[in-house]
Amino acid sequence: MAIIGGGLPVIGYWLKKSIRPEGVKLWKTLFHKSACLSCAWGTGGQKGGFVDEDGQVLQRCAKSVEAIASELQPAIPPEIFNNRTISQLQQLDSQEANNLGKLSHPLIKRADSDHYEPIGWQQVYEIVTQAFKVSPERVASYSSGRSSNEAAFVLQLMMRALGSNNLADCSDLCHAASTVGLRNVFGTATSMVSLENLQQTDCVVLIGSNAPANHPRLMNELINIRSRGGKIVVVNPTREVGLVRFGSPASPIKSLIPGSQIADHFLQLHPGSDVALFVGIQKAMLEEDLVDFAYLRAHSENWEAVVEQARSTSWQEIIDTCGISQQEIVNAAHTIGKSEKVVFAWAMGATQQVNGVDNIISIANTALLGGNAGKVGAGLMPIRGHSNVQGFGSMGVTINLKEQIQHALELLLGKKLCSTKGYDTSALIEAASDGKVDSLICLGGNLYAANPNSQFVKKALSQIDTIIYISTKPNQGHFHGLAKQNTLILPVFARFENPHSTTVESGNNFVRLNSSGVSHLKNSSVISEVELLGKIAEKVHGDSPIPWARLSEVQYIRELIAQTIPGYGAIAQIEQTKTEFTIAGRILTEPKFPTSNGKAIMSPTPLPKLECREIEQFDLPENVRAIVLSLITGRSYGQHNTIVYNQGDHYRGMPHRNCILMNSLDAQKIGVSEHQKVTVQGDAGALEQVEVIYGDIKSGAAMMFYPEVNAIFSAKIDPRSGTPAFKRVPVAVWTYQFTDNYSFA
Ligand SMILES: Nc1nc2c(c(=O)[nH]1)N[C@H]1C(S)=C(S)[C@@H](COP(=O)(O)OP(=O)(O)OC[C@H]3O[C@@H](n4cnc5c(=O)[nH]c(N)nc54)[C@H](O)[C@@H]3O)O[C@H]1N2
Ligand SMILES: Nc1nc2c(c(=O)[nH]1)N[C@H]1C(S)=C(S)[C@@H](COP(=O)(O)OP(=O)(O)OC[C@H]3O[C@@H](n4cnc5c(=O)[nH]c(N)nc54)[C@H](O)[C@@H]3O)O[C@H]1N2
Ligand code: SF4
Ligand SMILES: [Mo]
Repeated sequence: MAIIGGGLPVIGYWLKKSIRPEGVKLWKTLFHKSACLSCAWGTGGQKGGFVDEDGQVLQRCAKSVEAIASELQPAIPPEIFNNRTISQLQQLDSQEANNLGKLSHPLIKRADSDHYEPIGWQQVYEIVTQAFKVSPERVASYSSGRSSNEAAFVLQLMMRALGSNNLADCSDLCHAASTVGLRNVFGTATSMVSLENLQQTDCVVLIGSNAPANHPRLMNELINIRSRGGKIVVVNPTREVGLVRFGSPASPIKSLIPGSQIADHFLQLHPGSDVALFVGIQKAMLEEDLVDFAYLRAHSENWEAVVEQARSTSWQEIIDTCGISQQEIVNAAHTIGKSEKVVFAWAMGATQQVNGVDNIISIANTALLGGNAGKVGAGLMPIRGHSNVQGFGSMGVTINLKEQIQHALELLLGKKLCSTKGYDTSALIEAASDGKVDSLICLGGNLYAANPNSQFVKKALSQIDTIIYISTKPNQGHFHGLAKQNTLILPVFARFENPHSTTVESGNNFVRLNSSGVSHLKNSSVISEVELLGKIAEKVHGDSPIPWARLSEVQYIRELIAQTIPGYGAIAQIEQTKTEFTIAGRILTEPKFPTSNGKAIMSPTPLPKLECREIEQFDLPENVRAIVLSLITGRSYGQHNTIVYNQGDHYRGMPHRNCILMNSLDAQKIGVSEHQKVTVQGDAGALEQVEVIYGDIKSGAAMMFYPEVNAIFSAKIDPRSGTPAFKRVPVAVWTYQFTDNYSFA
């Protein structure tokens, strides 16, 4: 049977987990009225564990089971931290660190100790309050989008009241380019497409997304769209199996075993070349008379410059840059141009590039040329990552605060907010390295492992006096990202365990209510994030100008959110009404955009110059056969970001994590056959004994998994979004040259 994405292995995973002794707890949690912990597609909430916002049932994938199972682990036995030194803990890989269990008591690692040891909450508050008593620009936060809106709001309010704008967030490493690009063009930074709207589209252009693994429920929508006669255009250097055929467990007879075809067009471009492809599609739309000029004139500005760029860019330049033939581009343009309603959706392949913002603008330009923004069934749809990463942005956890929120916060706090630009994630690490940060509070996440150049990050973090990690489970960052003086790990409840309700926002702007729950941990000193942050805020700020003590109460926080965050008015009553809602003003079904004059503001996007590093720049040993490739770093099927759940990636045929997916032609150029071992070298280090796996990936590109691969490179940063170019890392792949009589067995 041909390999398909999804399919029976997913069912196998469900069965394996459910028949374990903890299976009952797992099922109970799956039915708990709270949003899925895993990705931002979003499911669950008040409608029930398996139901999406449109009431469709069976909307829950194996990823959510994995995430819950991980949060239901027993508490870490105390002897782990008593007996193991820091250097022993540092030996743990991602999966081993996660599998230690759940954090159940606060821990501290002091400067003069080589152990984490238990510490009482009172002492924790003393240390934390002291840490916040430095000058505000020397305090920073980092956050990951798993926590609630309420916790996110308190975090930013506490920081801004202090006078710090240093609100780094995982979105800086993720969809920041979407936020900047969309805001430039449309004045809004999130998806303009609701789930309901997506269901009415005729065509989806899916760019740089491995949705079968990372947003599995989106695949059901794609299957449904195709079964109605709609078209799917995929743009990706890697022919991911699930983007070609996907077996959906939600449709056992029609789809699960045979698999459903997904892509009508598969545009397999060079990494980093999306702008060239989209300018090519624009050019073909012009040449084939598929541009809606009436729409452009009425609803956009500066369209002439975009049209002029597409006209004047030669086909040769386009084809040379993206590596796709003119005929394929024209065919895709036909499908896009002839479809009545088109949704453009994208993920990390588009954003994690040195020209990530241009990628988004070129996608937006293409949509506008066909009149596909501000219309039912059409529009721009960034596919967000973490389950509440978008909520963090909405709550103001960003260094680019919307003016409207800024004014509302100034009114609330009775003072002007600090106007110094804060540190985003990359800037935070640079600042730490320069000794400019004294105190760092991390609400979730794994700052150490999520960033490029692991050794540099480790050293940078070691310049900070106090680091406070607020987490549910241990990760490698807790063991490698150690502060100069005190490193604290503070245990908090996962979403379904909080003693109070919370809310989160999906990538499609739907706000879900998570009911309160009970933790399986007995005799622990775990607390809720809201309670913890509220207490810290109270100790740091006292009782003015707002009653900070009340920031441990979700109802009070929601009233403040309703008062200050646009479109969030309905949150004030959500506990009473249990009515989940779509944020006002986000879904655009009319071509009137939230810009100053209601029009979309277009701008030309220069084609990238995709030169690679020269082999001589790598400082390789003598007598090696080497090739320089553009490395795509991303996720395996069995991991969630920096946390590895399973070692292999069965869909890509990669049996373990120290593999490189390569085009066989590139492997042959250095005389290497499949399963042989190579060294992969970046500008900051090398990984050795890496097994070569052949895959259907564009020649010149290769793929490896993070976080391990973050050890070997320092990424270029997109100057406009601050995002590292994780998807086009120049590496030398090499092997020793053998004597002539050596045969490759
Ligand atoms: N199971 C699981 N689910 C997850 C996550 C997880 O780690 N595991 N993480 C969550 C988070 S935070 C995020 S952000 C999302 C990430 O979801 P994705 O963005 O789907 O994940 P990535 O693995 O980063 O890979 C993106 C795809 O981009 C393609 N690509 C690489 N370079 C280019 C390029 O230049 N152009 C184009 N067009 N494509 C390119 C790659 O081949 C790959 O298929 O998933 C979320 N969901
Ligand atoms: N090379 C490379 N690097 C990348 C990427 C890539 O594609 N390539 N992708 C980037 C992307 S898109 C992202 S989003 C980042 C992810 O970066 P992060 O968001 O920083 O990392 P995660 O691995 O998601 O963080 C996992 C940890 O969060 C904590 N956690 C989980 N749930 C909760 C909760 O409810 N509350 C609290 N307080 N803590 C919790 C747990 O302790 C867990 O160990 O990585 C980025 N790094
Ligand atoms: S697609 Fe995302 S939100 Fe939906 S069940 Fe899977 S992991 Fe959860
Ligand atoms: Mo992400």
